Amino acid sequence: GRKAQHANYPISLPTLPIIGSLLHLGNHSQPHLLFCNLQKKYGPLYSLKMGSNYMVMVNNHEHAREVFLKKGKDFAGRSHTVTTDLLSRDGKDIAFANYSPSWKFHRKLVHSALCMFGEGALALEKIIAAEAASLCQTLIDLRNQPLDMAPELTRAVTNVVCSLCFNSNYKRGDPEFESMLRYSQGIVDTVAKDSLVDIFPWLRIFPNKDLETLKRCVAVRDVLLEKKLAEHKEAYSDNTVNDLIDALLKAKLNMENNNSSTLSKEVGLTDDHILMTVGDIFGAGVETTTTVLKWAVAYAMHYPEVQKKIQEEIDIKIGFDRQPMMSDRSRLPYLEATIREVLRIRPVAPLLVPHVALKDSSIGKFNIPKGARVVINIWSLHHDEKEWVNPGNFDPNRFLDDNGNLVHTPSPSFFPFGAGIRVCLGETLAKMELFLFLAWLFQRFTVEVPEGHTLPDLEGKFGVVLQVKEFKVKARLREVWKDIAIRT
Ligand code: HEM
Ligand code: PLO
Repeated sequence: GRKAQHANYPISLPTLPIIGSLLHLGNHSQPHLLFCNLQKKYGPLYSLKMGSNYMVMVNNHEHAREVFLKKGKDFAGRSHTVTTDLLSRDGKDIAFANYSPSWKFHRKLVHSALCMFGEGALALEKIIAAEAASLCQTLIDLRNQPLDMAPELTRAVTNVVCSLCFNSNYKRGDPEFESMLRYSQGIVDTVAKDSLVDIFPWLRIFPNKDLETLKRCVAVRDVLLEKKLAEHKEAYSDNTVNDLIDALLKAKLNMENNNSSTLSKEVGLTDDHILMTVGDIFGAGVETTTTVLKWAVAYAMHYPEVQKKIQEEIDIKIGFDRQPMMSDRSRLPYLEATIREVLRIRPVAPLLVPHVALKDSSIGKFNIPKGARVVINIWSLHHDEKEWVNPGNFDPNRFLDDNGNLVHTPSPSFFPFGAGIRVCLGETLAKMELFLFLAWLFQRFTVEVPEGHTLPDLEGKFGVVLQVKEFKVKARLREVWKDIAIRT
């Protein structure tokens, strides 16, 4: 229990109700910025109470490292919330499930399934390349119009995850695919808008309309997932594991055959678990990667000199006679550096998903009570002036040495994927996708502001991911390609 009187808890914000209202007024409606700024007054570690939730805000990398790594197990919990319980059938997934044998088991299963597909990395590379080719063809077809690239990027990334989860693939305009894009957007809009409600409980105002939308979209998603599961059960054969659903089914059948009923009770590999786990990978796989691609395009438009350098590097190291491959990664340090800089300056998950203290513990010299929600402000870490020179400036060179080689880590204050027990499960996949999609794109196109339009807004919209506001692009086919038939 708590040693309430004597414990040395982090400094607590005095004006708690005001935080909530601050966020709903004026320009400060971006929690990651507000909580970053509050450091100036309260220091890097402070607490606040929202309703009955005691929250601890972490703003520097020393403290983050303790939460992620040094005391990772103390802080590996998640809490139940209305919206995530809706999304995950009370935490029968990975991202929103509390630390438990069942969570551990599912995470391991998915991890080894992803590794397996990664080992057939060739296969994964082929899948991504096919989607990149199709994306580029679409851009050629539409190149004379000011284009919102978001749906095209989403389509490409969704298809990669579809191959992984369902071993299926969609053509442009497929109704099932379109419905999938719609419900996913609906979930992001409502779960993520202001309404991350009780994932971030200071966002109190939760219009019922949004909750209805969320429920409706989750229901549509569930019908689709259930259909996929039924099809996979029908077609399942022991010796061919084609995708994530097969891998999960195989684990389930193994467990049932082994009669290890205690184990299966404990970890509960039910249909619900399979569905929610796949839903998680699907959601996490699409929204995050697509968002980074959008940010990368937006920054390339703002910084034509960066775009030019990426293209020069590609022209020299790959040329125009062949497609970019994963094996080119080490030869394109400038592109790598740009990807890292995008992940730094606009972290996908600026406040992660709150961790929960599973027992009484400590951060720095402060005690943290069991049950506290610990929010790590990745935005603060990535914009820490003690760690980064002019952190607000976009500059891929900070990740390169004087010879243009990648530096291992210019600062330890860099955690775009988190770290430790709850580290992102899709980091490897995400990095593959970012590298290949962007290499294909910049090999062929220059992205610019279409006539009569303005540069993208770089501010971002806080939500379950830090979203880019919609913008229009002109994807201009580069001169050299005009004479070359696109090789796909
Ligand atoms: C969790 C970042 C792509 C699956 C996370 C977390 C972050 C993150 C910051 C939370 C860590 C924490 O709570 O401490 C990113 C970024 C991505 C990306 C920046 C793309 C650039 C992906 C992809 C997948 C994925 C492609 C799917 C294959 C997951 C899952 C979790 C997670 C399942 C929950 C892990 C857990 O709670 O145990 N990711 N992610 N992510 N990510 Fe990603
Ligand atoms: C995105 C919308 C989907 O329809 C459902 C979904 C599932 C998993 C979530 C993801 C959403 C957003 C990004 C999250 C991911 C789990 C881990 C990831 C929160 C809500 C991050 C960046 O932490």
